[in-house]
Amino acid sequence: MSTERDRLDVFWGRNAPLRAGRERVRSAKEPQKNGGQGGDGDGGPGSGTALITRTRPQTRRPHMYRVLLLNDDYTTQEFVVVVLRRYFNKSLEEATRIMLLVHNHGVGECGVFTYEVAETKVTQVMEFARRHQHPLQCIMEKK
Ligand code: TYC
Repeated sequence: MSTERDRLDVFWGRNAPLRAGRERVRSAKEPQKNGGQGGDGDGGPGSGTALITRTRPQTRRPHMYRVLLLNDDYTTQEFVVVVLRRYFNKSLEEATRIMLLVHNHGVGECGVFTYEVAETKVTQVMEFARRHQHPLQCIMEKK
């Protein structure tokens, strides 16, 4: 069964700190406005229980990753345009612009994605290039 943590991992990356710095634990012994004597179910002083207080929203923006194409002397320009259209949904004009940018500057950005999406694009492009015997290199880097 998939847990809430499993589902969050899809967005934040496994082992990302889930709530680091976003919650604090207030001891039931810590003085409160009403002296901690209130009948609000905190267990009262000395009970050894703690109250967890949310201080920030539960959601955070995921880290984003650039997917980059690297230039080489052997992959054809036509093939790179096909890659950009097929895996990055670029128009013919935009794909041609990015391909020429990579051709002239050595590296160019295909798009920015969450970790898992970027990783999938890189794998798909590398596999597609390998299948067509092109040495094209596709990498990702944290923004
Ligand atoms: N430099 C290649 C050529 O002249 C074209 C090319 C462009 C290759 C972009 C890779 O990512 C690349 N045939």
